[in-house]
Amino acid sequence: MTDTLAPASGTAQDPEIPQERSIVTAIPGPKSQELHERRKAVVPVGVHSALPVYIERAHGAIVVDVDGNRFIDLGGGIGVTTVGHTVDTVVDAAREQLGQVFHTLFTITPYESYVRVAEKLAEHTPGDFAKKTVLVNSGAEAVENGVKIARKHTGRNGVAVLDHAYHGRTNLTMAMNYKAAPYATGFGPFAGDVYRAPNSYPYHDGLTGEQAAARTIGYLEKTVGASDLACLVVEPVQGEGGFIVPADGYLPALQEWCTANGVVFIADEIQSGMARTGAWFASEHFGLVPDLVLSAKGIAGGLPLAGVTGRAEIMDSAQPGGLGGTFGGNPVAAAASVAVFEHIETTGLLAEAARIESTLRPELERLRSKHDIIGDVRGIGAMLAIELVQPGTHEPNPEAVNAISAAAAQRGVIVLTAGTYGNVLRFLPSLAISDELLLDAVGVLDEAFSAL
Ligand code: PLZ
Repeated sequence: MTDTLAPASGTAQDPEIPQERSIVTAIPGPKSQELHERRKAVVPVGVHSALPVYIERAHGAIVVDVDGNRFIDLGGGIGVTTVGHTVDTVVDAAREQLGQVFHTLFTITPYESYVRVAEKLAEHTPGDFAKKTVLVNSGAEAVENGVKIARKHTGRNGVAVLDHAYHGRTNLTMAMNYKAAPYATGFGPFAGDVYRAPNSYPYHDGLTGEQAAARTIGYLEKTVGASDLACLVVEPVQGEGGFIVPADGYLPALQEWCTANGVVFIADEIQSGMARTGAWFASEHFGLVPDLVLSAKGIAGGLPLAGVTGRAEIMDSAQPGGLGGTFGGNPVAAAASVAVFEHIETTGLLAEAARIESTLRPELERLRSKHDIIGDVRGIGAMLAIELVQPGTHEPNPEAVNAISAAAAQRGVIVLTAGTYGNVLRFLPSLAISDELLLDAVGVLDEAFSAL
């Protein structure tokens, strides 16, 4: 892995960043505090920053702030920098493209990199059939387009989603999220024809996959009826909801029901896809072959890009001119994305996700046996989480989550929160992170738990 950690092209803008944590000021440091004051004057409070340290540069699994503090990044920009920060080949691909052409608009005059990303997605998403891809700018926009396409294909309106789901911040996706606050509070009216069904949440419902699927399907049949549903949108591993891994057999049963009833089965792989779980897409772990796969986040290493990939006959149901957008599939983002795919293909990064799980999961289990507020350890690959509870119960403990993430930040570890009740700590580091850094970060967490 050392190659991927070398500074990009050795230019003055890319000095070597040691892959170790180092805190040299109070957190946030003086320069961050100064920037934060400026920001408060010009950026609305609706745009919140979980940790107001201002980042200047990053490489591999380390981010460096304006005060020179180096943090172990266990969040990867919420699962975006999956291949690592500033990977040489990705930086080079984007730089080269910048020197050629920034923008033409694919729906006016196209270019090759868009086609190459579509080819890569056709190759790496589950299913051995003809697939097509539309590229857009963000995860929410991918969800919106997936729904548009499913509606056009089926001639139906209904959109089914699951409890604890998160799909974005646009009007339709706000209506698809489980959690109202903070995403939707006061922002209505919301899109209609969205139906939310119970999910599978083994730690809380204790149901088998079969039982949970019967509950979901029964609910949808009763409250909508399959014949009015265009699609069911599921995150194979729910992200913002708290890295919820459904019980065995749950998702295949949902897919089977969708297929039998002409409902388009859409996998929102925006957080779980692109090698995060040790498979190209988490659907593979469950034997799913979705009709449509949504990708974003890690697809271009940090540049804004997202896609809807699916069965050619479904994707082609949208009329010419029906899909698009000014920046969708931007040449620089697309060039970076091709480099991300090639990096994953050639450096064995899928195995790195499995390595991260084999290092981190036993450590998290060890913490659970030591600290009784850790109720559950779960996840797949480099998408792991712990759920914090009131000791001896399954009641949420968001205060502990906030205290631990704040204490970790003070010691140079960035760890993200999640969960409908804000009581989950999630770990989604870059796949380039070393075992040493993981163990160092766990040591910091362990001390934070002990200090509670
Ligand atoms: N679907 C499964 O995880 C984005 C949200 C960050 P966008 N999750 C991080 C925040 O607070 O805004 C996400 C996701 C899943 C869709 C989305 C939406 O992706 O690129 O943020 O629009």
